[in-house]
Amino acid sequence: MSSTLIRSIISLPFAVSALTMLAITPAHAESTLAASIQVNQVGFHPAAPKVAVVPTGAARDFAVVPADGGEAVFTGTTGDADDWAFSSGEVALADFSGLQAPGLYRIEVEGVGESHIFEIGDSVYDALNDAAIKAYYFNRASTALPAQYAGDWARAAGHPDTQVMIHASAASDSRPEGTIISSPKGWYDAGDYGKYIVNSGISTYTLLAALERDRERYTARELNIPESGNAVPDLLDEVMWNLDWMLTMQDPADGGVYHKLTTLNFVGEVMPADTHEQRYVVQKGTAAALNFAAVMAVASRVVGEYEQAFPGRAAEMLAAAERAWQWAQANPDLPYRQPDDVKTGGYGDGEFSDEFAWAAAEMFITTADPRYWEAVDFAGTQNAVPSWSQVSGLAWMSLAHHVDGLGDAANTALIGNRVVELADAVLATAENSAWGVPLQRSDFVWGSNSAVLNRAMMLLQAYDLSGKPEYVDGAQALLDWVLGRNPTGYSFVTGHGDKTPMHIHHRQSQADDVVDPVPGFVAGGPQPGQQDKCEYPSKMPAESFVDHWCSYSTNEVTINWNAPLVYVTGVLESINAAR
Ligand SMILES: [Ca+2]
Ligand SMILES: [Ca+2]
Repeated sequence: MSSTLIRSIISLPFAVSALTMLAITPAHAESTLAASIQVNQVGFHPAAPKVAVVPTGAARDFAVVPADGGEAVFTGTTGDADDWAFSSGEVALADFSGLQAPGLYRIEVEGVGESHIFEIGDSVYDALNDAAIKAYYFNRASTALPAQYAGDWARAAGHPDTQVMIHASAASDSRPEGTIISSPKGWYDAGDYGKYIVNSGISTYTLLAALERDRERYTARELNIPESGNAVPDLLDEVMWNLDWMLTMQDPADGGVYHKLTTLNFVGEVMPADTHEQRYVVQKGTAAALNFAAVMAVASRVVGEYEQAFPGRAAEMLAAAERAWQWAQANPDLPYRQPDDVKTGGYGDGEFSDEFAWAAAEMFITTADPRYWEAVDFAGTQNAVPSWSQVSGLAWMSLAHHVDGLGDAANTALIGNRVVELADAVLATAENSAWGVPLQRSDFVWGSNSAVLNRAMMLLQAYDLSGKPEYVDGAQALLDWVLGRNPTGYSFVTGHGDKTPMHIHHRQSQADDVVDPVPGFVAGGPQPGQQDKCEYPSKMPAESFVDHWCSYSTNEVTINWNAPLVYVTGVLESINAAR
């Protein structure tokens, strides 16, 4: 585990240039966190479990009061106080699930204070879910964002990426070093302007999985993007922007897939239109090919539902997936090795059994060809909470979602067992959490909020299979964490909550002249590595966060962290709407 952890930390995108490093000023953070009542600041569906966390050394009475004042609408007593290894002090849980009347409220505890405002209501996550998808629009490369769609965050076009150079590490007979290719569109990966296939893989997949899970929901949502009003769900329109780019990353000569498209070094705090450094495609690798194969296999079956809008595209994607799969069969162990002259994010991974399982699962689901099921030892493939480098969970998730339609070759009992085993292991960690949230020490890694949300995504798979409410309640607690039920007091999604990050490590948000950051992005979240050497209020794992541009290790945003936020908020809306 520790080697995985270290690899994750050292190879995540250090989206900060030498130029930027020189410009860093220390954060003016408080020396200690103020203990206060913490609650999901976006809110709760009337039927959902509702829990706040109260700093206290003993059980206390609490009251829920209307946000605009007046008499308490609910009163109760907290549970017993307890401590937690990952944060300071003792806390107790205030359960107000019995309050179901829609409205805006606060929690009050005499002698402690009051919480941030939150809402109880139907569809309480709709706006958040829309915004989390719209964040991808804001990160589109190769296009201007007109005010009609982008509002205050309108910006000029940047990175046309029609003159991208083949890096020496990616040279081939038909495309020698220095060859110019066109590779436009796609999303900027994170706070930087690079485009990385491996991280695009899990991100694009998760959004497509959200659409597969909740097609009706997403067909009805309008995101005010240029493709709104056409016959395609805006979520799929947004994903197509990245699929179009990913397809250009496949070498037409051999089916191999380039690992990334970036400059040689990170650029400074500038808008997309103000940076013109040469961009390169860099080295093909096994992880890139298998991520590509998996995503194109999923995309093929989703896009195939909209053949009239996208004629021929589903077949094109499936053919691309098969060519990438074949390339990976011939190159099964080619890790990405960062060339000496390339300093952008590495996303290096040396273990590909999970990528093979994921690609095989998706190819099997889409084609029903039993050779794909037999190509991998699924019985020997464990389940795991997904991350960009560990994707076996995506295989089990897709297999579970499609379990009723799989051919005879598939072991459906195995699929169910893998999903429930992981969900039960996740839920069990809540027993040691004074915060009532199923988290463990290994979740406090770079991008901890994505670990939190991917845990919720895995619990929701078990809910879909079993219908047991404890899984959806666990997912709710994890979303609560991201939206404010945590020791930092932040709702980590820009623009959604009472106290939200204002200084995310995101170049557009830093370089534009708008006070508010681009909305809908989840910040990375607390983790004690403090690799950026910024000034933090605490070294405790769950408290080590600072809302400052300096903090690329806790306050950056990335497309793969936002994707499970989309998935989880959409599924919770669908589940809540049905109960
Ligand atoms: Ca549309
Ligand atoms: Ca892997």
